Amino acid sequence: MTHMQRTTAEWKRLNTQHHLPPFTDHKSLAGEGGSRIITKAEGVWLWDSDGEKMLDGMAGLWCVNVGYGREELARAAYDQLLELPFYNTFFKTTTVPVIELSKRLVDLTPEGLNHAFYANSGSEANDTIVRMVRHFWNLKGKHRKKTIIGRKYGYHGSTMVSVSLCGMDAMHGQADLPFPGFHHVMPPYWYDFGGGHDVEEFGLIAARAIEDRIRELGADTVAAVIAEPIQGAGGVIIPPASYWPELQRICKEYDVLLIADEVICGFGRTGHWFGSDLYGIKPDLMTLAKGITSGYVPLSAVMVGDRVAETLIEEGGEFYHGFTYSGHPVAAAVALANLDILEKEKLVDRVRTETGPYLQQKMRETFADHPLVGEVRGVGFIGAIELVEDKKTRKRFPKYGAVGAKCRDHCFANNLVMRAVRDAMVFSPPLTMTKPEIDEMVSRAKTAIDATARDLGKM
Ligand code: PXG
Repeated sequence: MTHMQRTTAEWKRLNTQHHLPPFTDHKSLAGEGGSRIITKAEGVWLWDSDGEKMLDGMAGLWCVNVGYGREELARAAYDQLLELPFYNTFFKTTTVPVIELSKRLVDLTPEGLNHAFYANSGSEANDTIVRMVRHFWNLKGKHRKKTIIGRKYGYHGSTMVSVSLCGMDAMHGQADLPFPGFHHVMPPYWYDFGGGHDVEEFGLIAARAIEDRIRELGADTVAAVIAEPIQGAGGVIIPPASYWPELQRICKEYDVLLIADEVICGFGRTGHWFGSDLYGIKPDLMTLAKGITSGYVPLSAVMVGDRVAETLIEEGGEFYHGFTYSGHPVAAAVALANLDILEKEKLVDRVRTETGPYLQQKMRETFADHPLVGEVRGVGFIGAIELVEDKKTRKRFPKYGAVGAKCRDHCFANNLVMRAVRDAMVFSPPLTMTKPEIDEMVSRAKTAIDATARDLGKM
């Protein structure tokens, strides 16, 4: 293949000339010499076009749960591509992998979620949910129930509607969003919003911020609340134990649907199959993507609870919604093989009882007394390390985010992939990561955080 024989320098030049990558400052990236080119991967390791080997502490983009290089997934795709590469699920047809996957997902997800609707990304799944929620309340004759409440730093996708669900000011600013009817309140983020409150007391305050907004708007106008069990892209915000029970109480009391966005938390990330299992959440609707196929091919699903599903089915007639690739048979076949691996290798149990506690303990031990680290938090295979100016007072550095970016560069230079969210270093490795690989990840993170501390004259 001639296109595989270019030099790294040529690829970088072509990439800069012709590719607009997502969430990228194109001009400054070009100034820095362009993107790193990832060429292959195996297990928890990535290689770039210079032959450098990197440890992937992010499982790609929070998604490669079973690790790279799984032949079973490649084979499932190959076999399905030969057998039936595509057929649609519109107009009274369906395919076997889609039927089988629906049954598997219903069995795995919390009780009461008995139907799956498919799309190709978390964003599309969340758009789908907004359409379903509006249709549902219209069918119920509650035409004023339209508003959806999310949280600041919530991430739900990048399409116009899913950005409206997000609590990300920078994203809103560039597109005159959110659309009317999308509100955002304080997240359960004690470190930044907790002030002098005790953590559990603050959990109640954060949940009641949603109640206050519902009352202000009028419960007859509020359709749903959307929330990630643990906010991922917003900085791995672990809610206090008091938060979810109170939020569920509120949704019930004001008859507001609860949407659990499990795009990151789902499929074992927390050591439970879903974040909803960890927190005892009983959502009306659930968003699934990423780990559903471990990122090998695009797929997302909306799990629809009985209350909404029965109304849509019994009273809704045709739902005028769907994508060409809703229920793509190849994606469904890969998802089934991915679930087989998660189950056969007991990866979720392993993360809950063994490797997750080991990782969390190791991170805490290593950084508890570090001059730059204010807090290490996490559960299972997701977590964050807060970099702060003052550990005692939780004081931030003056330019919030700059130290995180600096630390991320040190990670990268040290062949460790970790994301910086503002000044929180976040990790979310493949669920297959072993104890020696965890040791290696923590050791590389320490090298990078030490280097950052030295840059700041703190070590
Ligand atoms: N919900 C959640 C909770 C997500 O994390 C989406 C929805 C949207 O999924 P799609 O497949 O449309 O991207 C996500 C995606 C980051 C980062 O930098 C996180 C995501 C996507 C891109 C970057 O942390 N999460």
